[in-house]
Amino acid sequence: MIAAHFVPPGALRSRFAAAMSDMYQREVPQYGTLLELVADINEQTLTENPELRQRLAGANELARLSVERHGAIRVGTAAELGMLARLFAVMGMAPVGYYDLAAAGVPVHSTAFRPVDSEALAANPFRLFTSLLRLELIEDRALRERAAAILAERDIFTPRLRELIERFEAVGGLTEDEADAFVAEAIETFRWHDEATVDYATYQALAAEHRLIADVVCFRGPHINHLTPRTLDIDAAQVAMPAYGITPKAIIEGPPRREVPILLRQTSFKALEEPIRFTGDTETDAQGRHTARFGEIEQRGIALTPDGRALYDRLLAAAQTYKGDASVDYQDALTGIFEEFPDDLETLRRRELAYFRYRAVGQSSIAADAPTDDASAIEALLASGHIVADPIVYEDFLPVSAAGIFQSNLGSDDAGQGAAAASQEALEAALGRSVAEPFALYAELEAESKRSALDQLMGNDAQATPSSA
Ligand code: OOG
Ligand code: NI
Repeated sequence: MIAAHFVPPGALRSRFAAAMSDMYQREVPQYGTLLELVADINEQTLTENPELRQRLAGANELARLSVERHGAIRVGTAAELGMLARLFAVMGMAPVGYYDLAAAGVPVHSTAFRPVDSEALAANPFRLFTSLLRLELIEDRALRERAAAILAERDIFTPRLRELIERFEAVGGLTEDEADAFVAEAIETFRWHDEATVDYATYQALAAEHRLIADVVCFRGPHINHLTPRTLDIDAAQVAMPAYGITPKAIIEGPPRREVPILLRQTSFKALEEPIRFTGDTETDAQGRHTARFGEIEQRGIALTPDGRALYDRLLAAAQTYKGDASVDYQDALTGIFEEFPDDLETLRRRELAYFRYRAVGQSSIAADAPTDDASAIEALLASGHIVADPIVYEDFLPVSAAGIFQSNLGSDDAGQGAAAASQEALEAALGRSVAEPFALYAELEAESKRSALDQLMGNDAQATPSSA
């Protein structure tokens, strides 16, 4: 229970997300344009599709849409990641999922910090894809040691932020004044710095190993590298981008367009080339340049069960061969291959390919003719219209898409990093806690929704069912 004078973690998360968005709009004006574009497309989509508007409103999903973002950051050391885990815990965000990007030639492994329970997700699902550099993948020993030494020198957190995190951990919350200070100090960690902490030669040596290594090692902190708003129609957004002065990457990552959107589809615009001042540069030196920050849009669909995900992975793998093939339209090929994936809610539900949130509509108690077990009760109530099943939104990321996003913002010359064994244990040791398993979280949301829908309709009120508070 949070004491009354403390700011709730969800409110803190909303303020932090808004502050990050403001800062990034000032840093990268094109991101502001992207927000306008997405707001326009979403309004248009909802206007053209009143049923969608009604369903989203009924499922309590409309409110979060305009504030919904994910961001991405990359840190250099286990200690930095450990402190980040404590920072995000203040805002009710926990590490969810393990992503091994080394398999795709990117020398990091990652998790996503995000809220996990359904109320927190409905209020503001702000998430940060967070990657930890795997220095052990640098083969050149001298360079590896140099990178470690540079990282050991920096502190990406302000002293006041450290104090506030400790305060939160000691007393369980932050007061209004402390919350304001917390947000102001926390965004400092993610601010862009156009001055590197190293000279140009060091930057180049690290960049030659992998551009991402230079991006993490050569700056004062883990600058936010993109913030991604959620669109309801990514194809329309992709088509509209040039009219807003934005050039999208060639293809949309993830599944094809469908009647029932699944998982996550993403597109981005290329990273900006930005002037950087390196140590030892004189006023008149030609400045070096660095590309790190870009823009991305995403469309989120229904979360898949392990069976649904296995089918998705198999079909997507089959489509990969068409990615570089200029003679076929990739989206067309993808659409053809995905015909095997059922595309209506009822089949997805019956075949248990996707997760649903069940909710009671109306109050009428049918306790008298209730079937004996919960599963048949749910089916009967669905059939009689007393319960509806809404898609549960996928709140996580897709490693193949993530790799595609990483790659599109690095030169194609950076793809050669050898695959190394994934190491979830190492990431968890750095985090100081284990990562939550996404499937388990969705399954729990679904089970919980069934229980409360049944409770509501069958008159099992709070006294009858022991609550798990
Ligand atoms: C993260 C890329 C992953 C996504 O949406 O899949 C990502 C990065 O470039 O640091 O943000
Ligand atoms: Ni992203």
